[in-house]
Amino acid sequence: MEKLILHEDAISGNCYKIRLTAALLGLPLERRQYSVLKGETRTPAFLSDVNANGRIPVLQIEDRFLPESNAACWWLASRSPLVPDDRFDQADMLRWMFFEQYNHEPNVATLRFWKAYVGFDKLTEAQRALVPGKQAAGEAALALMDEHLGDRRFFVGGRLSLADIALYAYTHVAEEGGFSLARWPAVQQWCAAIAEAPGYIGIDA
Ligand SMILES: N[C@@H](CCC(=O)N[C@@H](CS)C(=O)NCC(=O)O)C(=O)O
Repeated sequence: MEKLILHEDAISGNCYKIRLTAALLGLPLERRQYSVLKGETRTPAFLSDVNANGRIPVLQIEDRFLPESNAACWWLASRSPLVPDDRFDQADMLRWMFFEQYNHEPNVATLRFWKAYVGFDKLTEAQRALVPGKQAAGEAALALMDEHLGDRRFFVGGRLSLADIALYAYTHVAEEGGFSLARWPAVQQWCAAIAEAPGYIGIDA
């Protein structure tokens, strides 16, 4: 088994996706911490040695570095039951992972970061101007998820997959960003189902 090191900030849901995937698969991960708030992913050393894109998470596999949370989850899980066997379901799983990165994370995760970690009073005028649009777009993403989950336990193929893990990471803490999950009962039930999975760990673990 390759040695796995997660370069991360423990507050980040993107990093949690990788920890959760590894935990569900029983894979040991070494963790290295960087503070996003202190700019520790933008140092010359980080940019040259870990990720030229200046962001965590990065999964280090022996001496190779893999940025992008969903790519790292794929590396961990591609030969596991967290990826469906059926070819359409595999593509559908990717559909939800791309949805997460385009429609969900830039809204739900950003508002959580701004409100719970940066502090609303410290936002720039430009950031404040983006808040209503991000709130509306985050709500639209959560509403779409709720509709999809209305008659399903998990996103794809009737069982837990990387689609669920990718979307769960920031959804279950969305209230920290000002989203009231009580509005989306199917999303709440789905969150509870994920938390029951054998090997599950919370974001604070
Ligand atoms: N699409 C990337 C997003 C990575 C990302 O935005 N990381 C944030 C923390 S969650 C970060 O490193 N921010 C620090 C910075 O941009 O300086 C992924 O899914 O991994």
